[in-house]
Amino acid sequence: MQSQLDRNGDFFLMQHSASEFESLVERHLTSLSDSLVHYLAQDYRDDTMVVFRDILPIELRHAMEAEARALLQAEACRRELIIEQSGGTPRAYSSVGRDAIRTNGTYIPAFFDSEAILSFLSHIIGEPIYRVPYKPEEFIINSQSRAGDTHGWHWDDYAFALVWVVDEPDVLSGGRVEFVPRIHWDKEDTRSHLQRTLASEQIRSVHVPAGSCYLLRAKDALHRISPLTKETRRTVIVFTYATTDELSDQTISHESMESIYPTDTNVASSLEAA
Ligand SMILES: O=C(O)CCC(=O)C(=O)O
Ligand SMILES: [Fe+2]
Repeated sequence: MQSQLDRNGDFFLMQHSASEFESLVERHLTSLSDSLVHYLAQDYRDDTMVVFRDILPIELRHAMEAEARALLQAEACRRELIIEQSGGTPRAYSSVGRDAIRTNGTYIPAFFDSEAILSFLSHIIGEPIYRVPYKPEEFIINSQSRAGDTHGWHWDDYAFALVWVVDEPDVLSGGRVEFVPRIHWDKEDTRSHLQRTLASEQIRSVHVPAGSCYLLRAKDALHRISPLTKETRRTVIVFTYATTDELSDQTISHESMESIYPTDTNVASSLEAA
């Protein structure tokens, strides 16, 4: 048995081993009806986005969410910056990076490592997907809580994001997932491309409830979390997955990640060493 952090940042024993986690998830996912799976795949095809309400058995859901909250309380760093690579859009939230989660967490890494979840997602998407081949993006916890907190407009570096909502914001107070599907990132002139897209395209806006998650083709969708309009909390765990081609694509760069998470991407230590 491994230890993990509880809500107060103290350690306690995890309730499930990684293999128990895997067999519970596998049993749960195979019990979903064919018609539900069919509708989920259809939603994904329509919008390159789908919300899942039932991807984990309830006890694993609660354990993973408790782990996210405990890690946030013990390890969170506040991030407030403008990301030039995304066209000068803001990030304002607290977060826990991948290394702290891998070291102190068990359920979040088990979710990311799960073959059953990978194969379920591949089935929904209609093509094989893989764990992201860049460790800092494997999983991250982000939490918006102050009025104005936002994860501004951007595209992701890798194809797929699966975002688990641990705390949902008050529905009248922002924190909505907003996106324009099937729009590519023009890295040569990101800001004008962003302005043109937002001026001309219809923006989807979704309130994703706690305990559910959404899958988005986030490399090919302009997306953001709209600013909170008052104090309320929205906490998510972001998991990243890649396509077959991305596994060996040496042209993928990680400037936004390096700006937001300098410690986890080792930029801080290489800057210090320089
Ligand atoms: O918080 C969310 O739902 C989205 C996060 C996101 O887009 C990202 O981490 O790239
Ligand atoms: Fe994103």
